[in-house]
Amino acid sequence: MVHPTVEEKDTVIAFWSWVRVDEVGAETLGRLLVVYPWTRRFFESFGDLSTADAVMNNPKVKAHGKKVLDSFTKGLKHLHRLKRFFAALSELHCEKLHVNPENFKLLGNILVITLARHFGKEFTPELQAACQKVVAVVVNALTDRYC
Ligand code: HNI
Repeated sequence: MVHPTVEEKDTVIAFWSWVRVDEVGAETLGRLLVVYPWTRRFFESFGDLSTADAVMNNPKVKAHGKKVLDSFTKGLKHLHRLKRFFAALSELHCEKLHVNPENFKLLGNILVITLARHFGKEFTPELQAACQKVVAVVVNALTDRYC
């Protein structure tokens, strides 16, 4: 994993104040479930996930996507001690939810794609590079408790 520099961390933190966490979170989780349909099995209690439209408009997907990105956003304030910050959440996903670590990487990449879609030209290659590195750090912390 390539670690972000101090400048890259600051860039992502500053950029994040422009991110609509509710919209981007909902779209990211929705796209994950559409693009990688096997991830739907974790969300069977969420109701209709039968088509792309159903997934993208599903209120539970939207609410959960926001919850996930809110948690990611909180993580940005604790980058210096992220593994400790995400320890309980890592344990929950591993031991209780049995989410495969690979799925975190997929979600992280979909998040970057969604950001690119929202910010267009403003999402420069440098900004993308910084975001990819910070996302990788979060994914690493969240999968820390996996065996
Ligand atoms: Ni995740 C619950 C954060 C990736 C499947 N997840 C949560 C909760 C948070 C959260 C916060 C709520 C915990 C609680 O209730 O105490 N999840 C995150 C973050 C990431 C992530 C920050 C990555 C950046 N989760 C994933 C992935 C999957 C996933 C990749 C599966 C594909 N998460 C779940 C499931 C739940 C969950 C399933 C429980 C949902 C429910 O309420 O039934």
